[in-house]
Amino acid sequence: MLTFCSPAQNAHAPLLELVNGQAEAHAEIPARLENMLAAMGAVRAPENNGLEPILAVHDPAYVAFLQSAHDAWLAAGREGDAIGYAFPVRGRRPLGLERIDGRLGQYGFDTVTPIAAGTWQAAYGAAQSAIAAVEAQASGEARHAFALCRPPGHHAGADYFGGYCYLNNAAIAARAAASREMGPVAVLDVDYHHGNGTQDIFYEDGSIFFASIHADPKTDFPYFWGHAEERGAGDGEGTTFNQPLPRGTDWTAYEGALGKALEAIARFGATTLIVSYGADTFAEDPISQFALTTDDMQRMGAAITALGLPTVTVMEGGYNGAALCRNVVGFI
Ligand code: SP5
Ligand code: ZN
Repeated sequence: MLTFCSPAQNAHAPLLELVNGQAEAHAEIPARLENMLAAMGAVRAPENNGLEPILAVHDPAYVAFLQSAHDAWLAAGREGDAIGYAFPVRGRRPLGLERIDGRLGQYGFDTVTPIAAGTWQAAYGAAQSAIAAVEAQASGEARHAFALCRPPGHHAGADYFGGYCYLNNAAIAARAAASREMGPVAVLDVDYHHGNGTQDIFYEDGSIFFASIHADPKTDFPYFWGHAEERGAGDGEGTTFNQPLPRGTDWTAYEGALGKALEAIARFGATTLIVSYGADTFAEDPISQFALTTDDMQRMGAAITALGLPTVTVMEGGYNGAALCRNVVGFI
């Protein structure tokens, strides 16, 4: 499989996340990528396609914030990684706040997604990997391609970060594919967590289908999105399809949900598929509660391939370092 990964992606090395009432070692660390790379064979560094495909998804003021936030943090006399602590509950207004803590709260939705010194550089590199995978398809070089992204992207919205995500690699890839006239495009999100950012970006866009299978947000992050009744709005009414599943879900139940998602994508008439792949559905993932095996990852990849669509897979989560490589290789 043609695989893209930028050396810049490991510039992001967050130290801590504030969770469970304490500062814990961060789960989304450079070792994840090292583990996957060790198993992947040759990978290609993406060419630089610039900011334009990123700005086709993300708000320019948000991108400027990501580029400057860590410098602003240091300028405020802080050390280490930038983490917000005050968040608007609802009705975010354009207040033009200048203080870094206000801006972190304005653009972030949790305390587990620090902005470290190399975060922008790494997130930019990951987005370029996703864009390069689409370009390889558009040019006819490859029918399927893999963007070995980290940091992940599916929790990031047009103007917000969270859930270890800053730029939405899958949404950037989907828009790039649509602009290369490879559409209609569908995004299938099989990470353990709901891809709230991707859902938000395309919620009122009937031209891009979003299907997600994930842990029920009644019990799991990101809580506020991914409930079955979220089905899209306006022009996008009916083009969002959420299947929340209970903790403990194994392949028997997962396979049925996957079949329904693939049917819906086929019915939509997609001609290009973007997959947000997270290996955190694995039984021994340290932060997740599904029960899939490495063989199930292979079954999942096979079921998706059987849909017969040119596919770009974008890496999302997966936190069992030792098993990450075989799960990713199994799926791919
Ligand atoms: C892309 C992705 O999979 N994001 C997941 C974000 C979920 N974070 C919330 C749960 C935090 C649990 N952190 C455990 C810390 C271990 N030291
Ligand atoms: Zn996840």
